Amino acid sequence: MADKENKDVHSFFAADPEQADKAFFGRVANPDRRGFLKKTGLATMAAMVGTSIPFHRNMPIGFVPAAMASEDVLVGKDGLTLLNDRPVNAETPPHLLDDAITPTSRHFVRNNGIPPEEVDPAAWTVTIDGFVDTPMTFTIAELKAQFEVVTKALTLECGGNGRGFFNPPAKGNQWTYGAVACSEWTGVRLKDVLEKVGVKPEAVYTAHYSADTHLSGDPEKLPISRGMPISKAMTDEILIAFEMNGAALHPLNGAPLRLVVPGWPASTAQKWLTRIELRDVVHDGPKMTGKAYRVPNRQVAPGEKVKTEDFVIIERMPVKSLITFPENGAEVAGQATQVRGHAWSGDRSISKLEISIDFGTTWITAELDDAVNSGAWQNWRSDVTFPQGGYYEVWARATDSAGDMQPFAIDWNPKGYLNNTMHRVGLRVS
Ligand SMILES: Nc1nc2c(c(=O)[nH]1)N[C@H]1C(S)=C(S)[C@@H](COP(=O)(O)O)O[C@H]1N2
Ligand SMILES: [Mo]
Repeated sequence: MADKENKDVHSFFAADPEQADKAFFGRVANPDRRGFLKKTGLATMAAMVGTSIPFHRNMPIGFVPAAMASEDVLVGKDGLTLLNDRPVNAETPPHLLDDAITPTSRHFVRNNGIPPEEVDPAAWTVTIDGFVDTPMTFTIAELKAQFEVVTKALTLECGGNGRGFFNPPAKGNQWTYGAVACSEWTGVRLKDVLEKVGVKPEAVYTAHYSADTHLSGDPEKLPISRGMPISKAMTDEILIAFEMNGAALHPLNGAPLRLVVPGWPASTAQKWLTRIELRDVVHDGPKMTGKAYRVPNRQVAPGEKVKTEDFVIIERMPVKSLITFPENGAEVAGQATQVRGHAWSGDRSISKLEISIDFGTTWITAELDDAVNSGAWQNWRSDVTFPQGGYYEVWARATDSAGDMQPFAIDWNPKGYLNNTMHRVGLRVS
C-alpha cells in the first residue's frame, strides 16, 4: 500500500480511491457522494463545505473532503450533533427528544470502536458460556422461537452524559444533554436465556463480547467488554434485542443484536452482541477496570487527584430530567406555554417533577405520567403563564422514589460521569 506522504496522495487516490479513503480516514466514503463530487464543480463543493477552498487544485480526484465525509457517518440519523467521527459519537439536542418514544433517527450513538461492516442477521449467533450448566449458541430465529418475545420502552443513558459541563474539564466525549433516549425495544429477556442455559452457583458477573473492532485495527484488542452482577442480569427489564421501534436495529445502534440495560450506564448494553460469558469474578474486560465507568468512593473536590483503588464501578444512573419543549432560546408569544419533558432515575421511579420560572425561588409541581413500563422514562408537562414579557429561565428538577433530588451544582468526579444537574432553558416572552 502507498505511504501517506503528501507526494503520493494523488497517485494513491487515482489508483484506488476506496483504499485511499480507508487509509486516510479509516473508512470508505459513501460511493454516491464520491461519484457526485467527481462531476460537481468547485462552486458546488464550496457551497457544501460552507466557504471557498483556496487549495482546491491540490485536491486529489475522487477525494471526499472530511467536512462532507463526516456527514456520511450519520446516515439514517436526523439532527444529531456529531462529537467525533472516529469512533462515531453523536448526541441529540434536547428539543429533538420531545417524543415519548425516541425515534430511531434521534437515538444517540456512542461507539468505542469500529462497527462491523457487513452483518448477516440470518447467520448471526450469540453464545452463552462460562459458569453455566450447558453452554448454548442461538441464532436470532432460535431466540424468537424458544423464548417469549417482548417489546418495552427502555431508557439508555451514557454514563458520560453531561461531561461537557465539568470544570475542571474531564477528557472524553464532551456530551451535553443528549446521550439519552427511550426507544421501544423488541427482544427476549436476558433472564429467560440465562435460566435456559442454567446459571452455576459460582457465577457472579456477566461479560459481554461483540463484533466491533478496536480503533487500532489490532484484532487481539476489544473496543469495550463490560458486564454486570448476575443479580442485575436476572431482572425483568434487560433484553437481548433485535428490533428498535418496530424495525431492525440501526447499524450504529448495534444491528442485528444487542443488549438493552435500562437504568445503568448504557455501556453495559453491548451492541453487535456475539457472546455473554458468566464469570466467577467481577469482569475485567476493556472499560471495566482502572477509572473507566467508575467514580471515587467518596465526594471529592473539583480537580482533586484520586487513587485508582479508590474508584468504584458505577451501577445505577442518578435521578435526572430534561426539558424537551420549548427549545432553549425560544420566543414565547402570548405569555403562556406548555413546558414538558422526561424524567428517569436508574431502576427507581420518579415521584415528583417541579419547575421554576423565577430562578429557583418558587417551584410548581408538574403533571407526571407513570412509566409505560418499568425501565422507561416518565413524561411530564406543565402549563406556565409568565407574569409579563421579558427573559425567563425554566428550570426542572426531578425527585425519585427514594427521595433523591437533582442538584443545582455538579458533584465533580475525575472522569466526568453521572452529571445530573438540573436542566434549564432560556425563553423570551413577548
Ligand atoms: N459493542 C459495543 N457496544 C457498546 C458500545 C461500543 O462501543 N461497542 N458502546 C457502549 C456505550 S458506552 C453506550 S453509552 C451505549 C450507547 O448505545 P447507542 O449507541 O445505541 O446509543 O452502547 C454501549 N454498547
Ligand atoms: Mo457510554
